Amino acid sequence: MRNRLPPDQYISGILAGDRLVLSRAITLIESRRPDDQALAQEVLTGVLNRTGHSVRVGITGVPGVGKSTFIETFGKYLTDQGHKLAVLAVDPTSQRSGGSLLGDKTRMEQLSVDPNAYIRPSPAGDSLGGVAHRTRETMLLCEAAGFDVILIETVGVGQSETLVHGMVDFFLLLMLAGAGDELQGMKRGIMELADALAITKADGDNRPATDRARVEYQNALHLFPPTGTGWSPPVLTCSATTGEGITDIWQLIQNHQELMTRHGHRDRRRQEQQLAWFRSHLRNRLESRFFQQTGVAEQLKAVEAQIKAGTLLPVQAVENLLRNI
Ligand SMILES: Nc1nc2c(ncn2[C@@H]2O[C@H](COP(=O)(O)OP(=O)(O)OP(=O)(O)O)[C@@H](O)[C@H]2O)c(=O)[nH]1
Ligand SMILES: [Mg+2]
Repeated sequence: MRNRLPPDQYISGILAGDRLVLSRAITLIESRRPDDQALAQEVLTGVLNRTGHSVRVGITGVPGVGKSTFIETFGKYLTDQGHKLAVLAVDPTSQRSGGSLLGDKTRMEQLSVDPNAYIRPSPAGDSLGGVAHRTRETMLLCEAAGFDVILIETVGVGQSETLVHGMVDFFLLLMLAGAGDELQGMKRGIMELADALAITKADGDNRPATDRARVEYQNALHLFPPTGTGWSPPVLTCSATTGEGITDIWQLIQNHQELMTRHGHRDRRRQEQQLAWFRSHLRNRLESRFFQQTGVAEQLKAVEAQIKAGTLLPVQAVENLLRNI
């Protein structure tokens, strides 16, 4: 028995801020069944004009940098301020672990029972792109349900930072003092995506090291080309244990938001993100449609055998395939 609600019940439930209905709607988004997908699109369309009103913040950093602990402290600070917070994740490793954010609910001890916070682990997906796609749609549902701050966590591996950067207004990179730049994303250009850097664990004996790191990274950032928005990414220090620097980070995000909104940069960034999302989804769908067509698998086999035998050139093979199908 599949207990699905009629679309208008999802829509009214979400708009009323009903967390149970919200969770069930997110389950639709994460489902791969075509009828669930169609229903999910209907629900999304129904709430579309109530989306977009949140501050969307991405958080990344290498494993162990303190993302979960930071989100617990930062999240608590936000809900104490009266915000409604949704915490989502894009985690390409979640297929194996069953969702690190879920396991993390223990590390987010207070936040996970906070009535003004909603934590949803990363969807499992066949591809990182698919996971990101579902997280975007989940973010829209959370906005419609009245969450005014969305935090999207991602682990510092591979392409996931770029994908999360492509769905948020503010991208925060958490860094460890003295852990080596290459390890932390200097090389992979993650620093170039960041709207701010925060050196974590600025407490106890680690204080001098974090202060040094702050100066070093600030100098490094000066070498980057200007962003074209008038914003230059600052470097802060913070401690999720003592709470020091947490207020400053929220203040910074608000300053950024204010500056970006005033000059229309935020809307432009979001428009570009929507277009990029559309284009990548279109490409994905075209590709999977092509490969799902009847006869393609057999033809591919035959063609690949010819290519291996050297009797058919790759470009010609592609042209033939596209013509035949
Ligand atoms: N001293 C100190 N330790 C911290 C702080 N924040 C986190 N830690 C510790 O650092 C370790 C890693 O913290 P996590 O929050 O699990 O780090 P993470 O980035 O979520 O790690 P992954 O989920 O593995 O990617 C834990 O042992 C924390 O207790 C901090 O502000 N100060
Ligand atoms: Mg974590």
